[in-house]
Amino acid sequence: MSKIINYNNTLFFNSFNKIKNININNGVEIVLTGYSNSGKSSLINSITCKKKLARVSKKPGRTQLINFFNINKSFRLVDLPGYGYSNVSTFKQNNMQKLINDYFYFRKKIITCIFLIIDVKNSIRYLDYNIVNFSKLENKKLIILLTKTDKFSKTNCKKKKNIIKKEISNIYSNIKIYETSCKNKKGISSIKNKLNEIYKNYNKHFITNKY
Ligand SMILES: Nc1nc2c(ncn2[C@@H]2O[C@H](COP(=O)(O)OP(=O)(O)OP(=O)(O)O)[C@@H](O)[C@H]2O)c(=O)[nH]1
Ligand SMILES: [Mg+2]
Repeated sequence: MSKIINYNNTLFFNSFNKIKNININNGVEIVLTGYSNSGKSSLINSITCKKKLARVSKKPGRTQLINFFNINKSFRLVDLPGYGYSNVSTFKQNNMQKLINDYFYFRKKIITCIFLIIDVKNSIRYLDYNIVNFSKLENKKLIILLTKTDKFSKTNCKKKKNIIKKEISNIYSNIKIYETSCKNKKGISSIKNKLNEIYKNYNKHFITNKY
């Protein structure tokens, strides 16, 4: 089944501060998660070729709600608040972490694929392992997107990529890691190809189950 997906047609659907209010429960759901300021919202803008679809900020803690973006009616991107942001009150910090935890807990059956966003400067850090472990435990497809590669040399990016691969090799033996940049658009077309593949597989599965 070949269906052309135009990522430029992506539309903001809604923001949620409670999981029980999310009223879209079928189709393909790709979630972008990672530390605050790692570049999740910027990636959504690059994939969709829209400068202001998802709100971006130099300061960490920009995304505070769960934002849904519909690529089409059965395919969407979910922008989560970042974790590990300590520059807000403990109350707010706990609320944001609870929202993230609830998202993964209550939507574990619905999530199709997890994009773990890691700033190349920081490499993989403590809270990222929660996502890696969750993906493994729930048998979810996990893809790592290494962001802001424009700030590093090619050699250094490759080094970081290999370090991450090695660090999680006992959990995922062959993880796919994309090097990306929203500045020079490195890796963006590869991500779109991957998204096409995920969507195509879903449709294949859907058709097989239907007939
Ligand atoms: N140089 C460079 N800067 C980037 C890139 N991607 C994002 N940034 C910058 O990093 C900062 C954070 O980007 P966001 O997209 O808001 O990050 P986020 O992960 O959504 O952050 P939260 O919503 O706080 O979790 C912004 O100043 C972006 O312009 C990139 O590929 N290269
Ligand atoms: Mg954001």
